[in-house]
Parts: sequence; C-alpha cells; structure tokens
Amino acid sequence: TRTILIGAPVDSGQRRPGCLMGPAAYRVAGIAAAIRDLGHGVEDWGDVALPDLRAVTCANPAVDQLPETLGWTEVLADRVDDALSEGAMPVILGGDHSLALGSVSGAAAHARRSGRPLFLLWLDAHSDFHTPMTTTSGNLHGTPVAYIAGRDGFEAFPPFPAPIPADRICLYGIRSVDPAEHAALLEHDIAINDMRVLDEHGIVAPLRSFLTKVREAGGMLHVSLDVDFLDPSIAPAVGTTVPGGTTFREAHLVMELLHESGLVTSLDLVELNPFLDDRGRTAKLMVDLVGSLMGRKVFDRPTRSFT
Ligand code: DIR
Ligand code: MN
Ligand code: MN
Ligand code: MN
Repeated sequence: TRTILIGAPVDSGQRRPGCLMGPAAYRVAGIAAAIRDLGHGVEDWGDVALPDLRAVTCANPAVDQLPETLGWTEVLADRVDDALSEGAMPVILGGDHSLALGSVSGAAAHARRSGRPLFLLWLDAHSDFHTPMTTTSGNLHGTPVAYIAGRDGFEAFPPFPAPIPADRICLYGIRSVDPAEHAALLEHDIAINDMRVLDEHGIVAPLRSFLTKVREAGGMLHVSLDVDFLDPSIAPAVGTTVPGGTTFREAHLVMELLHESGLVTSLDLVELNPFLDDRGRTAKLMVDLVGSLMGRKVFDRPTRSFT
C-alpha cells in the first residue's frame, strides 16, 4: 500500500489547547518508519495550513471558532480527495475530531466520482452526532458524524458530498452520548456498538458483521480513530477521557481485523493532545495501533472470511 501522511494541526473544534501538536508528536513517535518497515510506501505531505478565514455566522451563539473549523474542513477535504485520487491511502495526523468534517468530505467526494459506496467506522467514546444547532458545549468536534450523515443544521458548511446513509455508518466503543445526540440517534439506523454491546458480544463479532457489509457492497472504508476510544489508563493524552474504554489487546485486535479485511481506504488519527501525555506513551501507542492496521503481526494467519 502507498500511504500519504497529512498533518492536520486542527485545534478549533474544542477549547483545550494542544491538539495542534499532534502531527509533530506522531512524527516524533516514528509513524513513517513504522509504516515503511512493514513494506509500504510512505510520503509525508507535511501539515496543511489554515486558509484565510471567511466571516460566517451561526444561529446558535454557543458555537465556537466556526470560521477556523470551516477553513480546515475545506482544505482537508481537498487534500484527502487528492491523496485518494493518486491511488494512495491518506492517513490524517490530527488534530481534534472536527478535522473529520473535512477528511470524510474528501473521501466522500472521491467515492462519488469513483462510483463506490463509502462506509464509516467511528472508533470513539463519543457519538459526535450533534449539529451546530444542538451542541451545548459549542465544540464542533462533537458534530462530524451528523454532517457526514447529512443532518440539517450545517448551513454554514459546504453541502456534504453524497451523505453516507445511516446503515453504512458504524459507531464503535461509545460510552458518552449527550441527550440531544441520543434522541437523534434513535431516529437514524446507525449501528450503535456502545461498550455494553462490546462487553456482551466481544470486540470481534460486531466488527466482522460491519466489515462483511462493506465487502459485499464493494465499498470504500474510512476509519476515524479517536484517542478516547482507548481506556484512559493506557491513553491519557486526550482532553475528554471517559472511563471504561477499550484495552490494549482489544484495540490491537480491531486493527488486526481491519488489516485482514483489506478494506480500509483512509484513516484519521484524532484528539491526541501531546501536552497531556506521559513521556509520549499515548502517541507511541497510536503509532503501534497503526502498525497493526498496516499489517504487523506475530505470525501470519490465513485471511478469514467474515461471513
Ligand atoms: C461532547 C463531545 N459530546 C460535546 N465530546 C467529544 O462537547 O458535544 N469529545 N467529542 O471527544
Ligand atoms: Mn485538490
Ligand atoms: Mn470524537
Ligand atoms: Mn471522543
């Protein structure tokens, strides 16, 4: 696989400074070498820059840093679309989760042109299903899934290219959902694999069933990995820790299954706040997980069928 690293020093989707240091932390933790050592091509396109801001308004006065987030959305959509158009797999080094407003837009634009359906796997403690109209925190990192699913309330943003139907979206690992998100999720047919589901069925079965759908549809698959998908005891470097996250082995198993599926076409690494890290351990763990997603394993196993 040819991979392209895209640095996204996005810090406008929440109010705790530090995510802008994420791309540098991933590079220091050796992300390029980790991928290259597995036999893949790696190109680093550097960090994207924020374009000149446009004046935009939003009916909800709580919304924070809308012009900045809009600027990042436009530039990242373009860059991710470019990387996919070169036949490569973009890996977006975040940056807070608002960057997915742009990265998934780029993937969706590319999928539409190539005539393939796009699927979304959201590995996160949060559902990120607010619209700019329903958010109470005003932090736009809590909104990308709603944008991607085509919900109303994003009039300040470019129309999402070919919104992803709810049955092609899989939320995985969630354990913190605000009341307005909860109500909206119940009206959409999104696969909600909260921690209760994963405790009861294990980490493998729900993922395999989603991957089967992707494969049968000949789809592209965008994976968005939020640091808080992981338990805070192993991944402290995130502004919004939530107890009860996935363990080291569970997270690696998810990555190993994703590798075996051969379906992942683009990847976000989001919400790493290196200022909160403990001697780089969270950055190193995220790089390690990327290694598993790109094919690192102790012994080869026959590729499994997911049915
Ligand atoms: C929280 C989002 N529900 C909010 N929190 C997130 O502020 O709307 N943290 N996404 O990662
Ligand atoms: Mn372009
Ligand atoms: Mn998130
Ligand atoms: Mn989160």
